[in-house]
Amino acid sequence: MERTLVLLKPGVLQRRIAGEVISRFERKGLKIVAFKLLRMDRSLVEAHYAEHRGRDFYDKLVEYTLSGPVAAMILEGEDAIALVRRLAGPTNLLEAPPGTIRGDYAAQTRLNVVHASDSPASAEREIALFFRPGEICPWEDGNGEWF
Ligand code: 3AN
Repeated sequence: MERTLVLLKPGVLQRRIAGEVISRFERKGLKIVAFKLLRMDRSLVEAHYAEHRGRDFYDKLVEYTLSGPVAAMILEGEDAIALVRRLAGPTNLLEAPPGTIRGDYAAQTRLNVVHASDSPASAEREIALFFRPGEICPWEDGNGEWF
């Protein structure tokens, strides 16, 4: 079982599409085991995007990430890291096919709706940036009964 960090970027709440985006992960069978809304501060944004420092899009990416609330969540499931990346779709807007989150909702590559960890090492690092161990709530599926 794997865990991955997903961020719904600023703009998702403004567009009132958080539920639609989260639904895609739930319908695929992924479990939400941690969730919070937050305004990221500059040091958290810089730590999160450290690998992109110096790239031409970096400053605008930081400003955008600071521009509004972000929903952070940990999703759990088999091959969760690769699965969430597939549901999100490619980074480049023109390559993101319809049916993926970015293919369906992104209008610019820089504002591409979701962040999703790209490897087990990134997932571990990013989960620790956003959540303390006590904020993670693992749960078991029931026996099929509804409650
Ligand atoms: P991903 O989010 O698909 O892992 P990264 O990690 O390469 O992609 O890039 C992080 C973020 O930086 C992207 N989600 C996007 O917002 C922005 N970004 C990446 N490449 C570009 C680009 N060529 N032009 C503008 N923004 C970009």
